Amino acid sequence: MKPLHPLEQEPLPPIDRMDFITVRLPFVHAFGTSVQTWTNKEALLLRVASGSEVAWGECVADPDPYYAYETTQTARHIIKDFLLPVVEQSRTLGDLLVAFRHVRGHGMAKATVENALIVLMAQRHGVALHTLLGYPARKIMSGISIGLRETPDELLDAVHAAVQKRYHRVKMKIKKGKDVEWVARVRDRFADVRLMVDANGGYTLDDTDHLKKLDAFDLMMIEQPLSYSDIVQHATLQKQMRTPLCLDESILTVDDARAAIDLGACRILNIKQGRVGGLLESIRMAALAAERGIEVWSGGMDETGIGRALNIHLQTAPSFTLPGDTSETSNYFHEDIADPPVVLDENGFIAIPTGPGLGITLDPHRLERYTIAREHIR
Ligand code: OSB
Ligand code: MG
Repeated sequence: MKPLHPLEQEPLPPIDRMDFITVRLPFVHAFGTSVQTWTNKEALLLRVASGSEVAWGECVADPDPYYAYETTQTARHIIKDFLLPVVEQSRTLGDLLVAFRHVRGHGMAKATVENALIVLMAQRHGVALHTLLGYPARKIMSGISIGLRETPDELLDAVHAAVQKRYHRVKMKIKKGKDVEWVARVRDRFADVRLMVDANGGYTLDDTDHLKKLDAFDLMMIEQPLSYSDIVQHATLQKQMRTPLCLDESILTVDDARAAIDLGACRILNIKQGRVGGLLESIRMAALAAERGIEVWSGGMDETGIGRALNIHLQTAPSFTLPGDTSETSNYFHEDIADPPVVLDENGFIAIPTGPGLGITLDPHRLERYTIAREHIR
């Protein structure tokens, strides 16, 4: 049996009303990866009202199945038809999570519900989310994920801007044809930047000799070089490379993480709370990794201010020892639906928003402006 988090004994708060709200926010820059280029962020939001409190959960699924099999529409279906009925029958958060295990997969849908309820619990207690989770406030390290660019010069400009801002590490997306030479250009100009690459599964073991060239650039890690569903071949590749591999897409559960660690498929894990099914599963996965000498960081899904704040609170957990994909709001959006925006201090750190729950408020006008669909659930 997995160890319980003390929060699992807590009774679930009473819920008066739930709604889905879908928002679509244009990105400042198209976000290019080896699998898809996204020009805007479309997010399914779950709004939960309890007495005078309103809490929000952001589903990290995209409208398409190009990063993960879940989409905003599959999440809507799973939440409405399978997860919310269970909420009504569960007394504690622990009961709820046990019942959720009956639904196979769909971690992004589960995370949306679990996260909204935990944030609601924090608000009802009048405490910050990280406090409810049991972690003292600490400044969070920053990291930026730079999408594919048209030319190496454009990439160098983006890295330069990130270095000026004092990001603690820079991640660049790579794909076949935009890899070794592009990394060489960046390393040549920025000898000291903590640099990593993310391939989003764009290579196969046939590319091993090519990938091994990346060992020359003192990269912190190579994220998900091989297939989104593979663990074993990553172990084969890791044995032949000096640079640590980091898994993202392949790790959907704590069991996946254990398998990857046992097989030596990676030395680092990207924990995206949505992908792995919520805050508590993320905390369990981070603790398992720490026990096994594997470092973890919090991934991102280009979230709005809701999901971004949640990721910041999660990173107060002690096992999150590496800078994650948490960058400034202005890196993604001209304007966001939540206040305050995420900003870096002069040393590149991010402060935890203060106040109950996530410590953010939604601006009703901006929320209205970017809403493309609404559904009253009950
Ligand atoms: O692979 O980590 C990824 C964004 C969308 C889908 C997949 C990924 C990403 C990012 C951006 O790299 C992370 C962020 O800045 O939120
Ligand atoms: Mg990734």
